Amino acid sequence: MKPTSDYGADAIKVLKGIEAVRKRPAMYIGDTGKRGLHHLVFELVDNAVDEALAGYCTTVKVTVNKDESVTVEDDGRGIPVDTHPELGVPASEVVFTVLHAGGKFDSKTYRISGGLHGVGASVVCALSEWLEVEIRRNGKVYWQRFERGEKVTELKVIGEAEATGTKVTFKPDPEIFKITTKFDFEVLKERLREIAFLIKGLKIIVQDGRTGEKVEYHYEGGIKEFVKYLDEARESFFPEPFYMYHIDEETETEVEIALEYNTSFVEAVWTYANTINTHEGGFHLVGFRSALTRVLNDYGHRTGLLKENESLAGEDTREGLTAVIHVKLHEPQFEGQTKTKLGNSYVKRIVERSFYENFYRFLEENPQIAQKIIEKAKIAARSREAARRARDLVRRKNFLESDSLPGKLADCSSRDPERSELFLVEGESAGGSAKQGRNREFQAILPLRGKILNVEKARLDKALSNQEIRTILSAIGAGLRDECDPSKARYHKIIIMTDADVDGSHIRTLLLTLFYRFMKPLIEAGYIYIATPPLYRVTKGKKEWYIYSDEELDKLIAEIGEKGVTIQRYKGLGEMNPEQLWQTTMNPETRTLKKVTLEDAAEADKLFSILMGEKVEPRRKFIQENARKVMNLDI
Ligand code: 28G
Repeated sequence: MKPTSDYGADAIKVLKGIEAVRKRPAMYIGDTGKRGLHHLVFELVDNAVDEALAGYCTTVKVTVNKDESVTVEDDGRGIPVDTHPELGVPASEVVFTVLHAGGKFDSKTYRISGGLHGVGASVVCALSEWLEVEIRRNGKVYWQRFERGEKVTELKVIGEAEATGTKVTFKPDPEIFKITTKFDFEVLKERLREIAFLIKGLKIIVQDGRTGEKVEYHYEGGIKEFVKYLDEARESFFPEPFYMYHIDEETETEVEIALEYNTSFVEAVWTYANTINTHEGGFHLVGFRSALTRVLNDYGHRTGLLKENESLAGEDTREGLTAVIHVKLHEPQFEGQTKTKLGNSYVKRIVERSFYENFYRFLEENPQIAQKIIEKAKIAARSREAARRARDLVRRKNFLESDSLPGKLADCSSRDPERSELFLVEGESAGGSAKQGRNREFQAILPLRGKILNVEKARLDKALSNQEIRTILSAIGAGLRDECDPSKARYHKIIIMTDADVDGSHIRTLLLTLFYRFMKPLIEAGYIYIATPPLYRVTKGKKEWYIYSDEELDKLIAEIGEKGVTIQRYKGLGEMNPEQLWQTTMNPETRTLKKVTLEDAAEADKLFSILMGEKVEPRRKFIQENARKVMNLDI
């Protein structure tokens, strides 16, 4: 028999655990900014999702309350409340107070371990000013309250209930989340919609008590509907996406794949493991790619669509492909720089085999679609040749010319990429002011003439024959697509500086599309920025103010009055003299830069396809519904 536990010692351990979390919160939730704040919600949602994956929960409700607390509620079994044999307190209390409690659930379910996920409810509890849990189980309603991780009441019965489930309300602690404790409803909605797509049939209700907004995500078609959603702005040539499900009996690994081809040239393959977006790919992606290349070559040769001496390379088979791959497995290993690369190597074989078989059958059953896919891939193979020639040209140019840099570039003298900044400036005249105003020691200027090519609609070979794009590529020097390597970038700050008008915003979007499609690693490395030039210059007597938004202007006028005030509205960067441009927009001491991030890559992908793609209707609809979002495009 086990010796009875020393409750006193256990209590000390619990306090030590809470103290550790509160002392180094970033170790448990990544950071204590906006991201970490939202992570608290997702941590609880993950627990509800585990309960759904175990087959006991159908609905999850997430509500942001007026006081910026959040309620997460599920209709699962309810956290067990029976006394923990060693700790002598209810199991639910253990879940909220003991670090890493829960850990592994019943072996039938998938608990996300490693990385940032699965640290559990105790971390949320420790980082909350207060947290209250309500459990429906055994015909009763139980309730308990915690403050900053410590219980302030015992678990008590407060009523009766037939239904079962768990409801948690928590208020993030402002002592921990010093930057912000305000929830961004868009961030919550995006991730919760993604989860709803990934878990077929799960209903997720999201409510904003501050505005009254309420949305419900519920997809009986799961990732098949996800693919349709991602391709809303693209012209698919599948009447319905291909879909497959496979379970490997031996390892209990589940594979789900949905895909379709569209008329664009963009590859949009999104991979997930246990609902986590594996940005960096991993063995599921490797298995999928290898099977896709093989299946199209085999089918093409078998049917004569490909000649014997003709073969498709992997990248040829992925132009215009939109796919979602979701694997569920026990003990996933997350590797890579951002811990988003699936490292379980056995998954490759399982995905490869099952996808090959299922997709081969699909091609045989849909010969007309199969023919279109092969034709498209053949064109891609031909243009790959053309692109290779164009790329060689860019490379050779870099190699031959002694300093290899485009003539329009006013480079900086520093050769240290970490210190160096490149300003991509709209227009020759603003480019001129920027050249005069800059600190030439570490700031380089590349003026851009007019609009750059929309790479969303153009194939690689065409993009590479575009002078403006070649100039940008060779100035940065990091390479493109699969070869893009941030460690080769000549600048670690690449700053887009455009006018604050419609044209400027269009050019900015074109540049972001270029970076997103051709140099995504630079965005991921955090090298892409957007300058914020002022909208107004206000003067009163000898005093002057630079103003960056209309709200700011209203505020200032309210403060200083209207009398004797002159307001100059800047229509473009060109209206500022070099000194003003330096002071307001370029001087590291006084400027504001917005870093471009990829919080939600699938969402960004869809956004670019809507804004820059072929179909007009989705764009019109989107701009009408999201006028503000277009302006803040993922920044
Ligand atoms: C509302 C906020 C987020 C949850 C459950 C259900 C169970 C559970 C949660 O168990 C781990 C396993 C058994 C002790 C499991 C209920 C088995 C049987 C559960 C949630 C440790 C905790 N009955 N629902 N945890 N137990 N929902 N939603 O957190 O041994 S957490």
